[in-house]
Amino acid sequence: MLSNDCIFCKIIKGEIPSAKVYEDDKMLVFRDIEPKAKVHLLAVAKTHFKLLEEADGNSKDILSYMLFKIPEIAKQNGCDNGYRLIINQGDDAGQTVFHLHIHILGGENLPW
Ligand code: DGP
Repeated sequence: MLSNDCIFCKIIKGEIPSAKVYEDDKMLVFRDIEPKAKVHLLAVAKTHFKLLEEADGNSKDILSYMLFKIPEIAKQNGCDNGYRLIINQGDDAGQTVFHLHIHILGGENLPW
């Protein structure tokens, strides 16, 4: 289920443009509009939920699918020497878009 007032749901529906690098029936990966590394992608599930603790059976399956798909997508997009995955959860983490997403950062040596 997608939401009507979520930026990432609008991107999934094509109502807001994005630089897509991968898409299938379960997930979409596109370039972050404010990149924090040479390669900065966002992987989003094609179902709306805000936080890991809200994931139900279906979204848990999609999350697991995404984690196993990401290595291939990362390598195809310039992260062949490693990459970092980040999932911000809530205000203290600086989460600004409340549709669960996985940041994929790489393309260079990343400071910790
Ligand atoms: P987070 O802080 O984890 O909620 O990260 C949200 C990210 O989403 C942030 O790095 C900027 C990115 N972002 C926000 N709005 C848009 C948008 O409309 N398009 C794209 N491509 N990225 C966006």
